[in-house]
Amino acid sequence: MRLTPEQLEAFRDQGFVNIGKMFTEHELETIASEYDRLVTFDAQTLGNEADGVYPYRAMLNFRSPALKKFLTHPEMLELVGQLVGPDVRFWWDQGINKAPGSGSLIRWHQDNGYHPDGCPEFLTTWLALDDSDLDNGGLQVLPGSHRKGPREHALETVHYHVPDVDGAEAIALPAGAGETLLFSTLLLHQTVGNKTSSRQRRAWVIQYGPADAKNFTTGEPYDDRPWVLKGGRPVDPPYAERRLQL
Ligand SMILES: O=C(O)CCC(=O)C(=O)O
Repeated sequence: MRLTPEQLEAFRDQGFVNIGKMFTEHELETIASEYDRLVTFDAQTLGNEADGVYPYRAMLNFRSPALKKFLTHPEMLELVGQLVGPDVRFWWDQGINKAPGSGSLIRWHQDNGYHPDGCPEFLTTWLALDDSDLDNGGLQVLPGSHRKGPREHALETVHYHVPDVDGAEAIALPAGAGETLLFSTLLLHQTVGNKTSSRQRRAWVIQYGPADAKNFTTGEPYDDRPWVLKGGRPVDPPYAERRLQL
């Protein structure tokens, strides 16, 4: 999917953009059905017991050939090429379903914060499988915060967060079912609890990074992440020089 000049400008200036529907209804049905098979209370949950837990699962693509295909979907690779460059590796994917009644927050953070050794900015795509808003656990963002660079994060249980965020300028970032949000991994964002009793909020997050990215502390390349674009051409099936150890 090719971003318009306005979408590109919004992404660079604000750090996020809603690009609407990238996948067909049939593709979205396939994604939702595989997602529902994998992202369940029985498989894994996050959040705290007091506020209510919610289903989470990392690397859905490892467990579903059908979902793996979407990592190199032509529409996806077109926009990844436009935003990340001609040489790109798939970085990470995860399913998060802020289930009805789960009040657990995912507090303010940058996705780069999950790499405490430091790494370059990369790209998060956030596919809403349901309408998402502040009632059912949707996103809040701090527009333009990506331009101020990486922030110090603290680790609490499994989540990194920035403890001293002034949220006064925060806005809601809603998405309709089937829409994809793009954001910089330096954008400060959080997701609130789900106050509803019946509206789940499923999201499939897929991330991509520049192929030559290196760990800022060790200098090691991220060559355990599979190539998806090389010289602007799709690498399908994706491959990595080393196996990723989860
Ligand atoms: O989908 C969510 O609830 C949280 C997403 C998020 O913060 C992330 O992927 O970094």
